[in-house]
Amino acid sequence: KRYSVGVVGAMGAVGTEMLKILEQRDFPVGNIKPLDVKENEGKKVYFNGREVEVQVAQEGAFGDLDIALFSAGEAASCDLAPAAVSEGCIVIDNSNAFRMDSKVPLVIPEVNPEDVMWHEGIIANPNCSTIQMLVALKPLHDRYTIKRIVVSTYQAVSGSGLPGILELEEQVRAYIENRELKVKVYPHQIAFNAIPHIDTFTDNAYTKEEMKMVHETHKIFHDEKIRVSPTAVRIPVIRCHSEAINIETEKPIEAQEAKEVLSKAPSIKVIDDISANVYPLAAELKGTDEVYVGRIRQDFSVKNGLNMWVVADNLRKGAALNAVQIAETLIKYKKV
Ligand code: 11C
Repeated sequence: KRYSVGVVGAMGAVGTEMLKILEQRDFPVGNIKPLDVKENEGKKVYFNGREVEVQVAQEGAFGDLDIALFSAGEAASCDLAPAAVSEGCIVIDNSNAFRMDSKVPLVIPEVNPEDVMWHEGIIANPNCSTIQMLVALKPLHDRYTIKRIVVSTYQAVSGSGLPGILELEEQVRAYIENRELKVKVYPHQIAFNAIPHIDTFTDNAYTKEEMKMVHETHKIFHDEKIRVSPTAVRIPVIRCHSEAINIETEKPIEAQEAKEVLSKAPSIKVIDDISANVYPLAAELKGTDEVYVGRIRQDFSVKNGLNMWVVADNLRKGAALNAVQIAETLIKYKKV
C-alpha cells in the first residue's frame, strides 16, 4: 500500500528535512502534499525529482491525506490538527501543542514504539532535546534503572527554525564587519555567546524548554519517579544539539560495560577515544541519523553514576526523522 502524505510547514527548516527524509527512506508515498502559509502558496518543492506546488494549510486541505506531518509551530498545530483529524487523516505533530495531552501518545520509536497503538488521531513528536537524551538513556535505564538525570544542553540555532539560522549568520557578518548586531529572535546576541535561556521562563524559574525535558521523560519512559534536573543553553552552532548528561542509577554502573551496552543499542553510535581526541562533535554530525555518544566516564562523586556527551542532528533525529519513523511505526503496527 502507498500513502497520501501531507507536510504542514513544508517550506520550514524541519518541513524541508521531512520531505528529504521521506525520499531518502523510501517511505511508501503515493501522493505528497506540501502545505504552508498563504504567502508560500504556489512555491515549488522537489520530491523524488518532481516539482510539487505548495498549497495553503487550511481546513479542508486534509481530506485526501492518510498522514499529515505537522511542523509549522504550536499555533498552527492547535488551529489545524483537530480539523485534519476530523477530515480523516492521522496527524504526527512536531510541536509542543499536544505532547502532554493524556489522549495523545508521545513517541520515540526506539524507546516506546508500542504507544502508537492507542492514538486517537494525533501522535506527538517529542522535543529535540528530549529525543536524543532518551534514545541514549533507554538502554541504560533498562539495564541499570536511572534514578536521576542532570543534563545541560548546548543547542543549535536551527532549533528556532530558519530565523535562528539567519540571525546567527547575520550577527557573525555584522561582528566581522564592525557593524551593530541586530537582536530579534533571541533575548541577547547569539554570535560568540552562550544564552542560558530557551523558550520562556515558567513560574518555577526554569524555562519551558527545560520543563519539557522533565515532563516528556516521565511520559515516554512511563516512569514518574525519575528525577530530571535540566539547564538548556543556546549556543552559536547552526545544527546539532549537544548535551552533557549525568545519571545516577539504582544498580551499580561501570563505564566500560555501559559503553558496550550503548554500542549494541539501536540508533546509537559510540564515538569515544580520548587518546585520539575523538568524541562526538556538532560540526561533524550535520545530516546524520543516529544519536552519538562519547566521553563516557564514571561519575566518581556518587556510588552509581555515569557522565556522557550526546550529540544528534536536531532537525533530523530531533524532529523530522523521528516523525517519519513514527509514521513507519504506524504502518508496522497496522495503525494507519
Ligand atoms: C529549540 N528545542 O532548540 C527547541 C525547538 O518544543 O518542539 C523545538 C521546540 C519544540 O529551540
